[in-house]
Amino acid sequence: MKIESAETVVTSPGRNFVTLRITTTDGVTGLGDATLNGRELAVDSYLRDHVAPLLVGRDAGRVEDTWQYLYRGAYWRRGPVTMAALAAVDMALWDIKAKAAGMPLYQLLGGASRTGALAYGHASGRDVPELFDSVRAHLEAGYRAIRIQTGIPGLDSVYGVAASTAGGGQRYDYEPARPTALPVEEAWDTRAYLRHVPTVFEAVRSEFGPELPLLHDGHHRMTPIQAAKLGKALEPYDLFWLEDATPGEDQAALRLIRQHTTTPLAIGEVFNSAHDYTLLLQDRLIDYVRSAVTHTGGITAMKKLLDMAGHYGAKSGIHGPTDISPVGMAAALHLDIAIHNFGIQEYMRHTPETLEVFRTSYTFADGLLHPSDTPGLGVELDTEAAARFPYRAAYLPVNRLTDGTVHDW
Ligand code: EZ4
Ligand code: CO
Repeated sequence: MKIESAETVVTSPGRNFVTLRITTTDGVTGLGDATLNGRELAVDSYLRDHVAPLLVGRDAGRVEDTWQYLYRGAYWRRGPVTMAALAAVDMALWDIKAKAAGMPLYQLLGGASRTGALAYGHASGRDVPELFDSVRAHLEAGYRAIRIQTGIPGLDSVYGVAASTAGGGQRYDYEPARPTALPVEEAWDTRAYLRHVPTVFEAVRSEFGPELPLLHDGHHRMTPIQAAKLGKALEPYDLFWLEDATPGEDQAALRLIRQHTTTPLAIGEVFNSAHDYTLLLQDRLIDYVRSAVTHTGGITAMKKLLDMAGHYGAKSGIHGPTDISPVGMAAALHLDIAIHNFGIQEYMRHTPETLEVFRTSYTFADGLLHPSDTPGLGVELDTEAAARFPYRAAYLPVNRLTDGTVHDW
């Protein structure tokens, strides 16, 4: 079975997605997610101009060999654009292999290690009462683990906080990428954040009790000593994890945080290679690996990374925001079901428009996700629907401190 064509589909059903579709000479199609939020067309070009011409005529069954050929053969390794493109090829080839085998992908990854993957959703509120409504809406929708983000007194708009609780506060109506000519600029004050967050967790624990797993995303904004302080302050509230406490490229920062707190640490959504984790895992500085399948070279690379994490006692927490397409989400779910050291899966529902373009078969019940037993990844792309939603340039926000200094967003 040879690769006959490899095409990209760029569509924007409310937000942008880049999808690779590979078709074989036997007429089997495979899909891969190549969405890099705010930089979508760079990956689209990388795939169309530099990868698709190399794929045509190759044996579609040689997944590992194709991965190595594109990774080593480019000479220029790693980086978010390259690794998202590679991820899309890898997902599409696994989709084809599993469809040809007549099996759901997780069977080819070793079969099921569990009946479902624990998911967490994003509750948020501009203030605590609004946050409580959002937590309740998530519980009613079946979530059994919840991320908590709130507004900060004195700041206008804060990462992760939906502008309204429309839709019962359950749907993730906070969409950070905006279709403006220039990125939106937000104001940030870490000291105000550090004063406020422990009071929010105190309120949530008194309202909802000790059992509910609670998560929080620091979104790269603290210095190591600030993160250490927050980790300590949050210990009484028993977090499932504190995510991205510091910017990811400063790996030694995690050692300082670790020396001061037993709050579990998660990092990696902006990483794109297993090599980004070597120090963090070997020195046991983190508890959860946050890479997205879409941004870290696909299923082949993620399986190796997560196996390495397991060796050092760390678990998976695969990135699953709405800028990961349903194809990337399905790829994550097959890994979640198959690997031994599964931790948790981030899951926000996609919009109805997105689900018109991507026909999914995965299910969510009693707090658990399942990829379904449809052969392959279990997602189909409706190209006619996709064509109704043309690409619109959109940017992630830029953060500035209150004195105007550019800060991590
Ligand atoms: O800001 O995916 O944990 N989730 C996150 C996300 C990221 C977006 C960036 O595109 O941090 O909301
Ligand atoms: Co995050």
